[in-house]
Amino acid sequence: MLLQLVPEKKPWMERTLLVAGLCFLAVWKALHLPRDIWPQPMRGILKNWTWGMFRVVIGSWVTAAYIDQPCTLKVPSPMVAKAEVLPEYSLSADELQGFYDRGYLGPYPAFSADEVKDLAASLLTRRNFPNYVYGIVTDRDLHFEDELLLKFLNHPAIIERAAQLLGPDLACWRSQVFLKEAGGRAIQWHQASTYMMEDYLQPALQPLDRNQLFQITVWIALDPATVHNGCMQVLPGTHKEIRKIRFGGDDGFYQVNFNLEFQEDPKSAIPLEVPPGHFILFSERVIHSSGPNTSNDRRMAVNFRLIPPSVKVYPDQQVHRAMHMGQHYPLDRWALVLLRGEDRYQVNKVRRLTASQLSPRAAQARGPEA
Ligand SMILES: O=C(O)CCC(=O)C(=O)O
Ligand SMILES: [Fe+2]
Repeated sequence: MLLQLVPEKKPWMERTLLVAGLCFLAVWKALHLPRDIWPQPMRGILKNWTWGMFRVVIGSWVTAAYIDQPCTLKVPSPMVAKAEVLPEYSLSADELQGFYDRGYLGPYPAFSADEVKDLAASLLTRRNFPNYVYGIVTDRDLHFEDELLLKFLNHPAIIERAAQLLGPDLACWRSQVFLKEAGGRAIQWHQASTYMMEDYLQPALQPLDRNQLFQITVWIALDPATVHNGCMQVLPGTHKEIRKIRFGGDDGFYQVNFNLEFQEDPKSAIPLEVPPGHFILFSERVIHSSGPNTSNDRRMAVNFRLIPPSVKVYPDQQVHRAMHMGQHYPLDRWALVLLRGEDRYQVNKVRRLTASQLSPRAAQARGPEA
């Protein structure tokens, strides 16, 4: 490919050529010259890079970049729930404010030990076979083929809480199994927002306004998650700004090496110990990581990412590239899965749940017609 923007430190000559090319593209963008004469990678840069992104990559001679499209989180005023929900899942004023102050909420209980055991067993089998949607072996998006996982995703303990933060209409665009075997590696400090980082040319998400809260990650523990087996940890309050990464170094995120730059003391991180069957809600903009598994037991979790259907997913993409995983995901079988409310925007291919895919509690809440 003409332009490989995997965040790694390249030889000086290659970086100099990239700087020259990026300066040329920056001038092109400033002059509002047509984008369509360029091949796709350059078009992606012209369309999706902000001036700040150009400044950091060029100014560092291609040794640093924003980890994602820059944005600054707007705090709603007044701080009120965005949806009416079942009273048992209602978030208090302190919880709503706490989410915006710290960037996460929970853990909350949702599933029994047996339910969690069944799901873990099912996912452990499925993850060994090529994924129905993408045709490759991946831990991503097993909800398309695992009905048990789909049932987990629409549990009202999760969805009703998320609705108060994101609004009454909610959909899942992505899920992921995180299996950290005994002795497994740490996951590096990182942040995300529109998932531009996955190929640095096109964001996976295009919200109406990047500065609003447009996404929440739900992280469900399938084993007890503790500091010993590498539970998640967050730097509270860091979800307000997207930070920069420096390329290279020893720490890595899957197959790429970088360090996230932040002034906060990593010792101030809050470990998120989560019992099995409990979940946390967090903004993936909060700086987070997870430690190595120093125990003799597996640490398994599954997460999924919730958005309102107004967010365009994989805009103008037929194949999504995740450079940090070295994987390509064909999108013809992908669809947004609507978990609550309506799709009032119709900017995505949407799949609705059938009655058999509803969690028992969601079916109960919907009443006999479900
Ligand atoms: O489960 C982990 O160790 C990391 C999870 C994570 O980074 C995420 O859910 O965004
Ligand atoms: Fe993450």
